[in-house]
Amino acid sequence: MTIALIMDSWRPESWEKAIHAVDPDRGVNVWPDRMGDAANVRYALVWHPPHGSLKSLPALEAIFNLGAGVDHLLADPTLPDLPVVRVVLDDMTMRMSEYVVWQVLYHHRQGPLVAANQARGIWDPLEQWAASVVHVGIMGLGVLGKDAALKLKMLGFRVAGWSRSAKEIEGIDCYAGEDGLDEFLARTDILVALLPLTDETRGILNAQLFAKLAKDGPLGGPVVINAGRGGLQVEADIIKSLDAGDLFAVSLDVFEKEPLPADSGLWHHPKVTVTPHLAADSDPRAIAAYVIGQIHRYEAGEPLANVVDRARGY
Ligand code: NDP
Ligand code: OXD
Repeated sequence: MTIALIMDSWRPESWEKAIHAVDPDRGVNVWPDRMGDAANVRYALVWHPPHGSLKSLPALEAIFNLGAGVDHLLADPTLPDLPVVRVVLDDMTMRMSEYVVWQVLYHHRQGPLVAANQARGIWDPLEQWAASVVHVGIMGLGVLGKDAALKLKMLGFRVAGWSRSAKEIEGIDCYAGEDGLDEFLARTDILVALLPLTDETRGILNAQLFAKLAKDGPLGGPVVINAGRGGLQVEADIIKSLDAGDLFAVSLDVFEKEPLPADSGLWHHPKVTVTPHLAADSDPRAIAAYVIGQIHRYEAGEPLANVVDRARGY
């Protein structure tokens, strides 16, 4: 049962190799030049497939998104009504937690100021404070948010999380829904966004929300870290809030438009750290093994795991 690999900016070669390493006999057709007979394709492994490309596969049974976020895929109005499976993998979760811990510590230990002082030859030990006086708030307590929350907790930060449905996680103060949002924001010095992009979350990181973050923390003002999706943030509001002092600093891994356009004011803003969507860049071999493992179980009659709820959007 043949696989179709359909990806826009990623190079399919390493994926084809990774698939054959775990399933040497599997037929792999590669979009757009080596699609072979579409009637043989049962599974599509995709990353940002061009909208419309999946509807032309008549025997398709399941779609495997090669990342965790499915917003681009679900935005295809012609997406066939088939199970969409997303990546849930320790390799990815650990990389995302590394990224979040890196950025939280960077701001907690005043990395931007230390670097600017070094560049000017200034010896200034700056006032230091304990993690236990810094409140980190994580928007999204799913697979990635929960792991990052627990790792930050282990480092001594005061950690809260916000999700759609109510949760109980030991050591983490959990808030949920519209009703819990303002209280969650009011106690947050460093806000970390690990939400999926849906109709409900689009543009949620805006000036109105930034104004609700804690202003009396030790960092000098609220810090925002977004590693979820660029569509969560209103970039004009980020710049406005930084310049007005409503935000102290931001670290952004994702952007409204990627790659970030050369003329974006974010590139050279002194209070902005830009990382090029690398937070949880995972090993194709680990993802291919996960997907092929699912296909083998599915072919043995078992249900698919980590199937996206299309009505919810994630
Ligand atoms: P999950 O689906 O496991 O978790 C999503 C979380 O967001 C859940 O806690 C969910 O609440 C919460 N949520 C969704 N909608 C709302 C809402 N309207 N209000 C409040 N909370 C909401 O996803 P993951 O943790 O696996 O991934 C999160 C996102 O991270 C991905 O969708 C992707 O966009 C991004 N990502 C970015 C990467 C990068 O490299 N920058 C890499 C991988 C992922 P509930 O628990 O109640 O359902
Ligand atoms: C993902 C990503 O969603 O890498 O997996 O952004």
